[in-house]
Amino acid sequence: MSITPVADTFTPHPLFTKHCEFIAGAGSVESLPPVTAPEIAFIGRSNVGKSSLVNALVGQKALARTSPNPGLTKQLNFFALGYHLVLVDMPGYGYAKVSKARKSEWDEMIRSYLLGRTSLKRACLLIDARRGIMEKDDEFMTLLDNSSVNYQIILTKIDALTAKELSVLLESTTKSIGAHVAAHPEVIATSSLRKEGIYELQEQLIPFAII
Ligand SMILES: Nc1nc2c(ncn2[C@@H]2O[C@H](COP(=O)(O)OP(=O)(O)O)[C@@H](O)[C@H]2O)c(=O)[nH]1
Ligand SMILES: [Mg+2]
Repeated sequence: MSITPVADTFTPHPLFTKHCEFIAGAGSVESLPPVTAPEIAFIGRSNVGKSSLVNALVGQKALARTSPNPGLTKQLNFFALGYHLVLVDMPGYGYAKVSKARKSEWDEMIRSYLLGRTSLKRACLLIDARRGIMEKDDEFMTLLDNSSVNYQIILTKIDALTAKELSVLLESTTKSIGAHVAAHPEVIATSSLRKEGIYELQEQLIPFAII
């Protein structure tokens, strides 16, 4: 696969050019930080590209730690764009190589954050474009539906697809979210690598920010 370099022409939404900083990491429900701004959560399978997307959104290469080894993010990491918006990089689900006990601890933390945090305005549920919606994703979507958590499907790594493959995937994904009541009807296709879809996602998130 040939890798196209990041476009020099990408112009972010002004809100996302503001200084973004790590404010807290929470390894348990008890250690969640106090609310300082509306929150947007990034969830999805391990290795789907959550940390890379957070970095691409705020234009910082190494704010959220990214890794080719799945399962590295073991806590909820909170990144603040001043008092405007907080981006929450969540631990991935569906990672097999940890103990059952540890896994259920994470699941519990993820669930209680998503279901109980009143400052959470939207969950961005990331789907690897090379795989599409998998069983574990669908289960998670149903959990969000049943708990009335407002979420939006974000395809990641679209640089790995041809234009034709992407249009087929967009169509099938849009169709399958029809059955999910809490899913935003619009699917956003992104590549953090090539900065594709990043401005579109920024635009989706702006209405939740305190300006
Ligand atoms: N080709 C491609 N690879 C990506 C993209 N975003 C992330 N990756 C790679 O996917 C792997 C996992 O990314 P990471 O952001 O750490 O995923 P996370 O576990 O969901 O936080 C890393 O090797 C990234 O370089 C993308 O847009 N395109
Ligand atoms: Mg990560």
